[in-house]
Amino acid sequence: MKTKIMGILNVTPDSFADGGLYTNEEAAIKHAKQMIQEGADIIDVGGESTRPGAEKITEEQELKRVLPIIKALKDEITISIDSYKPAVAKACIEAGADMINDITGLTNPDMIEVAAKNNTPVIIMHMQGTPETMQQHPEYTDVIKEIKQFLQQQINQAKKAGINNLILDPGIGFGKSVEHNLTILNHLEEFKELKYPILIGTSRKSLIGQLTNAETKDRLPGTIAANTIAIQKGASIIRVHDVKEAKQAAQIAEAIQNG
Ligand code: 7PJ
Repeated sequence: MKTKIMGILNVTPDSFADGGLYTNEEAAIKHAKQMIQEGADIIDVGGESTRPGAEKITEEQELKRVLPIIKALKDEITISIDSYKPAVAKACIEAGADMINDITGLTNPDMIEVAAKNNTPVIIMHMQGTPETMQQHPEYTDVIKEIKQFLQQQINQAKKAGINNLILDPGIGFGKSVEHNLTILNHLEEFKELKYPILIGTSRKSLIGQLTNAETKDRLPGTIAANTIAIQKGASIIRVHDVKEAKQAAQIAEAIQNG
């Protein structure tokens, strides 16, 4: 199956990998258009950084950042809204967003209601803990089993509410040590048993930095390696900053799989 490329568009002044680059509306739209031209299938628009220690913002602030971008792009590409706030997701869907990217994995019943009412596809991501504390002591007895259990439970909740269009994401870096992340990626095919498409986000993450000592801006080669293996092991969507490079890697991975 053809891998989809999700281009990351952070409209935040403090995201760790590209923080501050695209706060200006015009620059954000320009960057999105470039990603579309490079072959992005989805643009993931986020207005609040979830990195540890990032400043929390109000729904109004978040909407002020993301709504103009969604309105400008809605006729050009599939848009996901990267927000765990039901009110933000609702307003973004009304403005033209096509999908909810929920890093809290539909644990908020209000988010289930928003998705159900609007018949909106949802990315269910797994996270252990909260963004503030998740990297302090990530702990699992069996990381694959526990994440699968969480995802299955959230699938059941979603289905009960009538939401069937789901994408699953084990949440690389969200309450996981390097070893946990590596176990997830090496055993990614096990998540296929849940029978939904799998999304993976490794782009420029600290996993890559810890294994290579590369600074955030120099993590593209490691990101490509991780994404290529994720595709080989069953990822259907990869969430990336560098669309052109990710697309080329995906084309080669798919060609080899079909070889
Ligand atoms: C992810 C995300 C991810 C999904 C972020 C970053 C941190 N959403 N939002 N999956 N990561 N679904 O981009 O490094 O891995 S924010």
